[in-house]
Amino acid sequence: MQKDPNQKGTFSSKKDEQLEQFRVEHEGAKLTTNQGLPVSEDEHSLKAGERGPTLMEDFHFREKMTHFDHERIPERVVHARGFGAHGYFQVYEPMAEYTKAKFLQDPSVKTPVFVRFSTVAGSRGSADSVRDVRGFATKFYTEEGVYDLVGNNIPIFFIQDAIKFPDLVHSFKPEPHNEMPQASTAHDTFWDFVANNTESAHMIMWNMSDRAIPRSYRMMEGFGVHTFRFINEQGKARFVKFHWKPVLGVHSFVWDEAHELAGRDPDFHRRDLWEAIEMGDYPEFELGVQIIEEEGEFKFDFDILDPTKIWPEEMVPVKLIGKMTLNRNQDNVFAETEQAAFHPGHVVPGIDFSNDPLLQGRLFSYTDTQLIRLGGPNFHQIPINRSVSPVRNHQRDGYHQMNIDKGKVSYHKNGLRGNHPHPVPEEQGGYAHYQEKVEGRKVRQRSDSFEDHYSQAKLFWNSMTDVEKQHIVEAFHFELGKVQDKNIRQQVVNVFANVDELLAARIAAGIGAEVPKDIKASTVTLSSPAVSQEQNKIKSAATRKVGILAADGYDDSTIEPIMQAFKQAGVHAEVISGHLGMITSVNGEQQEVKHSFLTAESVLFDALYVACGEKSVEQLKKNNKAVEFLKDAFKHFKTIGAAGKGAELLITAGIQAGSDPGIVINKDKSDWDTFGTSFINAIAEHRHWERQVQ
Ligand code: HDE
Repeated sequence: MQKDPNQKGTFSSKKDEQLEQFRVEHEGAKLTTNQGLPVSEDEHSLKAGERGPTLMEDFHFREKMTHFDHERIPERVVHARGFGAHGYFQVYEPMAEYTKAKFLQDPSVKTPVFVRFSTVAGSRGSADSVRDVRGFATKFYTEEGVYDLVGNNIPIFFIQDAIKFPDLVHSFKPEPHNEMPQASTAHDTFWDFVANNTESAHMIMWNMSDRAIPRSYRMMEGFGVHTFRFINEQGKARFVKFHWKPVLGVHSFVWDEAHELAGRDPDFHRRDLWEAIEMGDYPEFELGVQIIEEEGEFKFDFDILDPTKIWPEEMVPVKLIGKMTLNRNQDNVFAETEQAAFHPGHVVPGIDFSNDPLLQGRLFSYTDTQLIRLGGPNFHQIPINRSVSPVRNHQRDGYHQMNIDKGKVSYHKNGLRGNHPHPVPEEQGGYAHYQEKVEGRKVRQRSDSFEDHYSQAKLFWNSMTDVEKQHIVEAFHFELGKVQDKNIRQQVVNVFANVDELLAARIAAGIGAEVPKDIKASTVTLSSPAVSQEQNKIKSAATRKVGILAADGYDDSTIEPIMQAFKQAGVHAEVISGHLGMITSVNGEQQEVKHSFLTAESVLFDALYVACGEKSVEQLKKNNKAVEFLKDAFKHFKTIGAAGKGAELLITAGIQAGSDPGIVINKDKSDWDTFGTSFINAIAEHRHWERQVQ
């Protein structure tokens, strides 16, 4: 991870300048009404007598209350819970061979971006850590207009045709009769949908995998999902799929931890993103493209228009073409995250669509949803949505019109204003749709090439390590275990028997279902190691958080050197103790306590460390919460370190201080270099699966 502290706040873009016009400072300001009238009193409504009724005349009270009554707008139907950040994108080298998109040509140009990460199923106040797909929507403010790459952290989707989207969403949302469960697919209607719509099989495999419980928005991939087109200056088109690769690698929670976090810190992901940016650990994602020549369209045993299929990276390599850095937190979540309006149809010259029937339907849906959510057709004028290139056309009026369009002409063609604003020919930058030849009967049908629902589900299963397979099976057990209708459970096992016999047997064993007879499981033996998190793990401890357990009487010589080692590795450490304030070491030094055992939980940290000190360790041993901290970290396969007597706390927690994997002890309290290196290397492993009981 490259860090440049000088960068913070110094990237000032055209978008920043534009936003500056709308930022409102309140420091030193006088209180006014919305009409600018200074207000003399804001504690009491206007009454007829001290104990009398409130008067209608009180315009200040009515204005204040009316505005409050209208503070909320409808949340997004899907992806309601999200969080955004600003940053910039830079291309590595000119992409002219493939696309004429201007923001993909000049490596010295920093294109401003705003990214909104989200969950899909839960409502706006739901927990961050739930098992779900994550949205990864990026708005590029290019010189040619706004380009939105509205993707997810899983490269495929549940359905093949947009017409099924309302059905899918109705099935995974809380059940309508009792509005349960919140933000979870672990219920009857969703799995009934899966059992009856087998095109979802591949997506379900990803959804049951650790991809659906990312450790951080900073540590997940992003995918455009659909097949798009790149068009170059010569008009040559190629099929393209977009990828975001996080520089920190892809990492996940363990399922039990995700559950605990939903209660302990429902804001975990937004806090993690916010704090990382505040601390200068700017999240970075490389943009990758997979490219298939137009002539190669039918070269594969899957249809490249089918959004339930990946293009295995081993067949079509991902070319990394640039990097996005998120380096500024938003000023106001409502104004920016909540009012951001993304749309896969916001494109720039050089980027075009394919006939993927899911994408085609999305091109309609996103404007439509903004009309109701943002209250009219002028949502593009909201600061976060504004293009940095000028917007000039003959559209007028509508709710919340912010422009004062001058002159009497608002039509094309016109003679009164020399036909301005006028269309721009393609050669001069006007957008012209790719002239794909299309022919066919009007049919409500899907191509036969979309019929194979199981081969890539099997490919995914084949690509998983044993630990990843175990997690998938456990996720099926949990989700289907929550399904009340036993027939649905059985039907789902029957569906996955088409993928893999052993998978079906393992699912069935945990949910009281039968393995169906006459299994005709997919015979695919290929795997795609690129889809496995474990096989592509980036081992880095940078930006991770370690909790240091200590109490009064700690041995400072076992905290200072490890803090130094953490600092060098970009690891953040925070002291946790029985009370807030300061703790004092045996020698009278002091450490500030960041969290008490009441305000923090083990799940909030990537690793734990127990300092030495007779008195300190004795106190911690008597504190159940401190012992629970260690047990939880151990259960969640995290690294635990200790110095000297600190190791005794591990033994109290039932941890084999000498032999358990991921447990690093500095018994003699010496050679901090070696200890620091092994501790940090152990954190960089992320999890110690050797502890997993199969
Ligand atoms: Fe969306 N989707 N979607 N979606 N989607 C929305 O738009 C829709 C799909 C995605 O942070 C909505 O503004 C249809 C795939 C993200 O604001 C809505 C179909 C992918 C976000 C909508 C899909 C996505 C949305 C809800 C099937 C990954 C959040 C509010 C044809 C490539 C964007 C809104 C943000 C949001 C419709 C399928 C990604 C209703 C009809 C596939 C990241 O318009």
